[in-house]
Amino acid sequence: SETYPEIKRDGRFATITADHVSYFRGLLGTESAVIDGVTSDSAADDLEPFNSDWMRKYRGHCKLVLKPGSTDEVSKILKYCNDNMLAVVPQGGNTGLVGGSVPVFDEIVINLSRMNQIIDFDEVGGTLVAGAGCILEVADQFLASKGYIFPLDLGAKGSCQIGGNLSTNAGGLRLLRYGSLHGTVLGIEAVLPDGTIVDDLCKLRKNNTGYDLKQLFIGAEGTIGIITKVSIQCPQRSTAQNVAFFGLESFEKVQQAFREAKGQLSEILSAFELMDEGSQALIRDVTKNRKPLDDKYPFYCLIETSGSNADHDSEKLQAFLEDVMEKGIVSDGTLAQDETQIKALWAWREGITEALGHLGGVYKYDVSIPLKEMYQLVEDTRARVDAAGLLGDTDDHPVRAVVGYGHMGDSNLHLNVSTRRFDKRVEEVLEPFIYEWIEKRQGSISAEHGLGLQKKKYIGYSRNPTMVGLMRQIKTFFDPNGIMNPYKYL
Ligand code: FAD
Ligand code: 2HG
Ligand code: ZN
Repeated sequence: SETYPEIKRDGRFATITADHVSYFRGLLGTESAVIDGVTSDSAADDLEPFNSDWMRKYRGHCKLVLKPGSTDEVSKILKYCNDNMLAVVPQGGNTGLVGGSVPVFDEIVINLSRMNQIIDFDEVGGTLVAGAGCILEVADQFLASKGYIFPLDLGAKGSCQIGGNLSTNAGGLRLLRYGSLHGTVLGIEAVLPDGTIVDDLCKLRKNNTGYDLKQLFIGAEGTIGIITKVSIQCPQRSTAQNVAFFGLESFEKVQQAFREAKGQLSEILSAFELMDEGSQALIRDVTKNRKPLDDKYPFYCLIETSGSNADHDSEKLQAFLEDVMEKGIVSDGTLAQDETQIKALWAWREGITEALGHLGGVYKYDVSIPLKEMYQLVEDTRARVDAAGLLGDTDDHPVRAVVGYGHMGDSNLHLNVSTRRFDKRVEEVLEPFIYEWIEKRQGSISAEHGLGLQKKKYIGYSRNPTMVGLMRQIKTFFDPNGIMNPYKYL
């Protein structure tokens, strides 16, 4: 591949022929369910969005995209691919940030977007069953109409699918409150490469009958099977929501504010997000929007409370803000006065990824680090990039800024190195330096985005050889021919 000179195409995999295409056309029927560049030259533009990832950093060369409409069709597709040694890439909304959702060579893309039905909802228990291709925001809007909330929220909600969310074990903005998908997912239906349908679509909160196999699919990144349906426990939607945004002088003070927020806001605290000044400056440059606070601080936090009594909650948040300002922990702050301001503050936080994307290539590191040292990684990386002469305001420097933001409540930092263009010299200064830094602190090189292609070589920095060996055995057990999302982390 010209795109990845260091990766060799696995010669065991077949190349797609017109016969294969005609089998899939026969199976899926309609024109829109098969996008084919094998028998039709004019499909190149139609294939592009499935070959290129959200960041335009990773690029595949697939010639065939299949959009099954039912579990039975997924089963027949996978069985045929397995029997004919055709490699595949499961794809949801293609918003993943580690290059896992697009092919490396000519793997067939199996896109789940047609399997988007809300199948069942238990209004008393709060259990939602939906197709894996259901867009996260659509599921959440449905739940809102019933007084419930999806226990996951993230900036890509308008495009990502719940099957993709499970497959990356996405964390998002309210993990602090609702916990990980490993806890909220009650069941899944999945298809194995040999076409076997695994029906574990349990709707029970408690089910201790043997191994909990669904957990293997959560965070598997499409390497052992395709998730086709999801059953998930949804909490009651809070009737009162409040948001505060404040500025702080040091990371030490950010930690103090987090401690105070947990103590004073306890059961109503639903998000605690961190942003540094660098990330704020970039988002302002791109969006031209006014910053939430006029003065400049090294750090900003966004706090959200969700409860059932608006007056009580805003009183509590107001009292918290006054207290931390009196104690000199927080320098300045603002409270959203209405729904529009709440949305604007959240848009400011959720929009960072997109804003950075407009500036050029971004090297992203989604990491977990014990809180005390969390921001140190940004400072050490910035110093290293600067020392290498790569950081600067002018066009002859590839790196524009090294910034950090993320989910303070989960010790999850998003270190972003914003460049004018992707540049091998920058990558060499960053890697493996960042992974070694994380390993020394027993952190995780992948907090919530997964490993995909980006971190393929680096899994050993967060998992020991025994663990990686067990993962390989599990992969081989489920996918002996290795057709599921090859060339990625396993
Ligand atoms: P895709 O990108 O299509 O796929 C992701 C991986 O899952 C791939 O390996 C793919 O092969 C596999 N896959 C997809 N569907 C299936 C399936 N049905 N069965 C088996 N495998 C499948 N992530 C967070 O954790 N927290 C955030 O706050 C967050 N914010 C984001 C904000 C923005 C603006 C963007 C662009 C991304 C963000 N992400 C975040 C990244 C996140 O991983 C994805 O948005 C989301 O979880 C992926 O869903 P998707 O449907 O787009 O999956
Ligand atoms: C977020 O929290 C996402 O906004 C994306 O996980 C992080 O762009 C990133 O690095
Ligand atoms: Zn995140």
